[in-house]
Amino acid sequence: MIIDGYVHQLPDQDPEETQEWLDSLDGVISSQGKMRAQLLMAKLITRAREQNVGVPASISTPYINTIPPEEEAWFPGDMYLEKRIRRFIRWNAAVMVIKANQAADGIGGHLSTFASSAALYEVGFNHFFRGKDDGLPGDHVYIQGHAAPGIYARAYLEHRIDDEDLDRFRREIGGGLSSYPHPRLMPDFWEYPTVSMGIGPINSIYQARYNKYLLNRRIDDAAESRVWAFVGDGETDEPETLGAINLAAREKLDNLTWVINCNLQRLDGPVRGNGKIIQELEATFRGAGWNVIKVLWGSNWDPLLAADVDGVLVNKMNTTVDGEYQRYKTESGAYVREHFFGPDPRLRKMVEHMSDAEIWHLRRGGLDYNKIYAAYKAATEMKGAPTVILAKTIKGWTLGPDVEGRNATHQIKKMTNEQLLGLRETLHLQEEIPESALAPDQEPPYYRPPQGSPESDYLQQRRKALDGYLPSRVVQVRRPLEMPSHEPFAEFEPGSGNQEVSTTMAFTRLLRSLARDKKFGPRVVPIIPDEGRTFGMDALFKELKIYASQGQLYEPVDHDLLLSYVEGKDGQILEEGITEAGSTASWIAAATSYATRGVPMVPFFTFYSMFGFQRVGDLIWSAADSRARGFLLGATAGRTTLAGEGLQHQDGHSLVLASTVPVCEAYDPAFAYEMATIIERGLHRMYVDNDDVFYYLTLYNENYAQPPMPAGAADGIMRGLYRWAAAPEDTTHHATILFSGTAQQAARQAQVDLAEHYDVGVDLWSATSYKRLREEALEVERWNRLHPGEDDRVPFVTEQLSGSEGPFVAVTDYMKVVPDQVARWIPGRFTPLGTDGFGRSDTREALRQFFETDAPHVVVAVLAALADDGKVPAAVVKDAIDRYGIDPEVGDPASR
Ligand SMILES: Cc1ncc(C[n+]2csc(CCOP(=O)(O)OP(=O)(O)O)c2C)c(N)n1
Ligand SMILES: [Mg+2]
Repeated sequence: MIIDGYVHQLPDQDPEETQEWLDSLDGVISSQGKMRAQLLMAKLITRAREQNVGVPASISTPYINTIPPEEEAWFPGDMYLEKRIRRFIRWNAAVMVIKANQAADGIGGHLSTFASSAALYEVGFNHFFRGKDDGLPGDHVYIQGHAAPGIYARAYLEHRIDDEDLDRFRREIGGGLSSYPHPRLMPDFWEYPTVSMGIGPINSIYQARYNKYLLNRRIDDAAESRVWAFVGDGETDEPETLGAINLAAREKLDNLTWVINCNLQRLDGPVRGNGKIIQELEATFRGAGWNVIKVLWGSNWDPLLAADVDGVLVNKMNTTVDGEYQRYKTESGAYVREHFFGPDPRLRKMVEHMSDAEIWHLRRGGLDYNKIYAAYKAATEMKGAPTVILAKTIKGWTLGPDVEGRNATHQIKKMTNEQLLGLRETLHLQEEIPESALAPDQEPPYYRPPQGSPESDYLQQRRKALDGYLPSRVVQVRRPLEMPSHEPFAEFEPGSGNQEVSTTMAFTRLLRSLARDKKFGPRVVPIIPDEGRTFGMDALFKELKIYASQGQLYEPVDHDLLLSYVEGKDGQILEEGITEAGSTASWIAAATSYATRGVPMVPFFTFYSMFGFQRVGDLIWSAADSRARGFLLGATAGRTTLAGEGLQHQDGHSLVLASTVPVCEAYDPAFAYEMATIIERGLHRMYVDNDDVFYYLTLYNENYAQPPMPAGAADGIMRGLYRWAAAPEDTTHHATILFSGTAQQAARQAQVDLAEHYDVGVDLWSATSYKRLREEALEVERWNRLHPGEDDRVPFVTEQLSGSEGPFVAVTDYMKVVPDQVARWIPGRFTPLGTDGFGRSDTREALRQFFETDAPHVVVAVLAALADDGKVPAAVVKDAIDRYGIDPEVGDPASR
């Protein structure tokens, strides 16, 4: 029980009067019952609100529609034609899944998600969703991934795709229709990947917020675009789905509408068999400050509710759990009469005049066209808050008794010819689909109304009136991006002299210079999740300001300081607070802006590298699917560089995780000029060459003198490897060391020591991207395999290193598997040194000793490899181990 103890602490000027009020309430309860008391309380609260009396918001309302019938907006369309169109779409959606399943054993698809939500989409397509034909971006519509068959079925009716396309549903090799919304696979069609549950919802919130950001910064007038997100009720269990709803309310995102398809089921069974998902969601969203519209009951319930003077029907609706609601829809009208209305004589009487069939056809709100229209209309007229429509539907609706509402319905992909005959009847398609076409040995046919037919004309007119087809991904730049000059990048070429700086500091400096560029600057979107100070970015707060849609309503505590915390309505920095998921969603909105809004923006999301890929890997994956362009920066990188934080903080594997994302260009720069080169060239590749890739760069917080850029290094930096320093001359032995990131220091020191003590001359190479090297080598390897008899090509890494003498030792502040990515293309003996195992908190020196990546271990690794090659005696290795006091029993990165 929730205790409202605060009530007893409120000052009471007239306790006697208070008691009278309470007594009256008690009287009503005892004489007229609780339902009456509820009504009176609700009326009192409403009146109090009307009189501007501050009463706490109630977070739940009875289990009835939010919009009363008399306030429903008038439906402006042609109900009959829209129903016909919907039926054709339903039919084709089912047939394409069934055929996909028949033609390619088990490739299937989903029947029941769209069957439950067809009306929800169709009201949108016919009356609300705006396309892009007027040259503006239109609405952003996030479609439930498993509803994809219905979206294709509509596109088919619109003549955007044909029979052969439907037949190639889920045959993605060779360009068939993608199983789910994948911009990567269908770049002219899908805009938003949604199928990984929770990703679409959170992205939709940040898209709506980003639209307001563009508007408030006067970069793009996004006021005309509405964001729609279709969400599954089961999907709301994902933390990403609900995790950002407070932000949507706080930011007053009235440009955002969510439609939660409450079919009460998820994959295995009911979402809340013992409770009510809709009531639970209502409380959650209302509590967060959303406008909630429940669409529970269809129009044919209206007369029953009107007749419910004593509240007994509402009470029954309130007390019936979802498990029962689901069951009713798998039974019959007689069963519903008996079990829903039956137990209470007053309810039984209420439906006395109705046949079992009529009871059976009492419709749910989310399947009722009028009710849905009214809800959408109200949502689009709402000011000052986002709206969620909780639409109660039936999973698998119209697909017949074996599918509708069954626990297994989500995964049913087959229908017998008999079931199809049933569907044809339910959808009244006897004229369109001849019975003979559904004989057991036949493939079921699609149906498309001929061009010029009333249905076809109507459908086309509606889309024309709403500015064209949807979904549709168009890359057409409306506000071109002017690239920055070379100047801000060139600043890093001479190095930092004696000044010791980190690559993070250098990056922050570059970011500031880029943001200062008159033309390019405003397009820079710095994103940080409450780590600005950690990365030295607090320096930017005052200059660029932190975006705050309401401006800054207070004088900040540090207002008199140089680096004060300045917020502004036109602030440029997205300081997202502690949400890597939200920050990534913001980043995706900005990184796809070149396509979704025709306004290329350049987001730089700087995060604690440990809490990037491993925390929000799935969002980053969806960014790749979305064709995002921008920069991810893993700051406080490295398992030994961050120093005093420990196991949960010290990142030695984000580069491994980054290597799993095909279009992520992952770099581990050692020096400021490398970082600047990667960003300059990366910008060019993404925004001039229009390549749909994004960049991940590690940034370290260790200060050292930044060396000058060697002439001609840029190409090698981008390709992943270049010779950084040649070996000292006149040594007896030779070897090569590859370094990346902060491990450059160990490599350089080892070079000195090896020459001084062991007569070994070492070539030093900077390996900026093992991922890039590997991908190129794999390409070459494949080419050679498939071109027998032709001269073999040589991978870049092999070709480069063949000019350098082995053995080869690589040292990194990441796991050994990072350099190991190219092991088989190294022309000689190869030893990777890296930081496997859990991180530890200690000094950098102690950590590098422990993980065996410091200069002594690099020296030993080189000597051991030379010994293995028979070039130096084993005693030399022993000598080095002794010289540096290495205890083989201490350390070992494999330790857990
Ligand atoms: C992150 C994630 N986990 C699991 C799945 C597998 N999955 C696909 S659909 C589904 C059930 C969806 O239920 P609901 O959200 O209620 O949608 P409905 O089909 O009922 O409309 C599940 C578990 C997924 N797609 N994404
Ligand atoms: Mg569901």
